[in-house]
Amino acid sequence: MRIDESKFRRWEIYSGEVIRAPVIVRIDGKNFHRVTRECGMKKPFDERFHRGMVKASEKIMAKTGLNISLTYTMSDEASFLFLKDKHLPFRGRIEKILSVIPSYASAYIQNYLREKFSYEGLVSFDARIVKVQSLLEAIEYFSWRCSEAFRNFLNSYAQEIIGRKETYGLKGRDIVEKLFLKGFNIQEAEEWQRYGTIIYWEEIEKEGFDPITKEKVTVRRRRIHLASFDIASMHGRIRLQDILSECNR
Ligand SMILES: Nc1nc2c(ncn2[C@@H]2O[C@H](COP(=O)(O)OP(=O)(O)OP(=O)(O)O)[C@@H](O)[C@H]2O)c(=O)[nH]1
Ligand SMILES: [Mg+2]
Repeated sequence: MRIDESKFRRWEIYSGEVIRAPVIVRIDGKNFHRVTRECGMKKPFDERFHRGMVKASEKIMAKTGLNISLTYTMSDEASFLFLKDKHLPFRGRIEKILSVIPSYASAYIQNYLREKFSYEGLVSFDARIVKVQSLLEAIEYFSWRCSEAFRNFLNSYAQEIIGRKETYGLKGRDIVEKLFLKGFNIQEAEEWQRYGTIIYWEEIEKEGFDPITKEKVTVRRRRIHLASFDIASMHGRIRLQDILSECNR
């Protein structure tokens, strides 16, 4: 019997769905409330976990051949920005992008949690596309995720220090004040806890030596850089815009 392969290909009805840049792909750990509890992570923030999410992002940016301009990570999520069409993998095929990126993250975090927390359960990440139309919208998006990180930071410390019931219905400013009265000054908390971490490429100039001409030469190299700051503030948006303009060159 002759097998009509093209028929089966036609059944793959979503394989032609593509996306154009600029685009953000956000991944989020599935059921990490349970995973972090079973790992016995520090509450509300465990530096080893955040470091793992940063390292996973770095690996995805530097070791997979994906051309990601910038990543932002907080809690159990990471957002990857593809600035230009030529950066998009798999010719922009959504099925591929949304399966390969969270697979890399799951593989890395799986190993990391096994090594650092002796965790033997299975982890997974979901993924979604966030379509932005411009650099400015990308900044708006990252500023929103950063304000979510800050809200989460305030609420989780409030629940730990003030108490779940006592925090209910309180505004951000009241929480800051109550925390201060209890001896916790939020300004003294680590910036990655308040704002998450941005991972991006930075171009540096290095002195080299040309063995043929035997002359000193300056070569441009890319390296990964990390930063934690309030993207939602005016200064933060400007700083992010500067970083993205460099990536966009
Ligand atoms: N102890 C601890 N828990 C953390 C840390 N970072 C994230 N988490 C946990 O991870 C959860 C992430 O939030 P969500 O993504 O909304 O919750 P989830 O359980 O992953 O649920 P789904 O994403 O819907 O599957 C938080 O609610 C915390 O319980 C950390 O540094 N320490
Ligand atoms: Mg989650």
